[in-house]
Amino acid sequence: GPTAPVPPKFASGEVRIALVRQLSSGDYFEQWLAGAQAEAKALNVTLEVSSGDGNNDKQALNLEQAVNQKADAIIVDHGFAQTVQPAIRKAADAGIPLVAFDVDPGTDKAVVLSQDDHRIAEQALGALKADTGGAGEVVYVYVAGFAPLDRRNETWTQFKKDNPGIEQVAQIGVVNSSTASAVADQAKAALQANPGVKAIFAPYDEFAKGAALAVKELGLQDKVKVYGADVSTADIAVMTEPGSPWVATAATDPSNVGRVAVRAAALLAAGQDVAAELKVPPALITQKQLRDGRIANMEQLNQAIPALRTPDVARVPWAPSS
Ligand code: SR1
Repeated sequence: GPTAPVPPKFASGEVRIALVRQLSSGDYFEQWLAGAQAEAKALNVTLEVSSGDGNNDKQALNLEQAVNQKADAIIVDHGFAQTVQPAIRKAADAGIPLVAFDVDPGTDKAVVLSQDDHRIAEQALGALKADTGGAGEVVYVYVAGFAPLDRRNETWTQFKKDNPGIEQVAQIGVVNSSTASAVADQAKAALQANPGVKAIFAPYDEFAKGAALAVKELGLQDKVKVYGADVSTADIAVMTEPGSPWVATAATDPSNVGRVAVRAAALLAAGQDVAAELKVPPALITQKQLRDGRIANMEQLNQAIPALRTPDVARVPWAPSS
């Protein structure tokens, strides 16, 4: 049960947390929102959700609106530094506490939340290295400007230096409302142009889904393996289906990350201290582990990997234990 008294504003249900998103479609963002909403319900706060749906100007306007409407706390979920930082500054000037997930807020007044993206890339690349022996042609999927992808890219850049036998023969990537199918088309072209490719490094599940589709459609699943990031029930189905080339993914449970973001924002709204930087650690999940463990959904994955739950990150002392 709760270990501290519920702050009056929370008890009376007056607390409003604005969640200002850059993106909302796809498994990752849907699960993240579901977790955020569940935590908001548990804490008796109103979550006011907006999304730019990929339109960065729209996200900036939504953020201005959250500041003008004097939210008790704001969560900025993804976004390009250039478009969100001016409004983040306004929030800071107005004294509205802010949690920045997967975006550089440009101010040390905001709490910065991320998954450990270097670790995500290290884990997936560790599997790629084990399978390839650290040599071979690789297709890389990346779009610059998204903070988590930029951090994973730093690790990939270092990995190539450390493993001179790894040759990046093509870089592809697009982020839009149909990322997976766009990446599938690009991956097909890259694989056809580079028949020696052994692996695709696709560190975002929409990238990995697209890469896996391309490999299957070209009948290359015995030659080309996919190393991804993120996980969902749908991703688990793709990874475990017969002949799937998607053999490893490094991931958090996105719904848990959404919960952490809301907890951190709630603590700030209550005037409590939160560490300046919060990180949710990922786990490596392999196709073999999923198949051997007969893991078919996120609930079973959470049971198999209890470290995916992080109740101590931004723990709310007055919350009923979750
Ligand atoms: C377009 S950025 C996509 C990434 O954001 C989150 O960090 C997820 O892990 C996803 O891979």
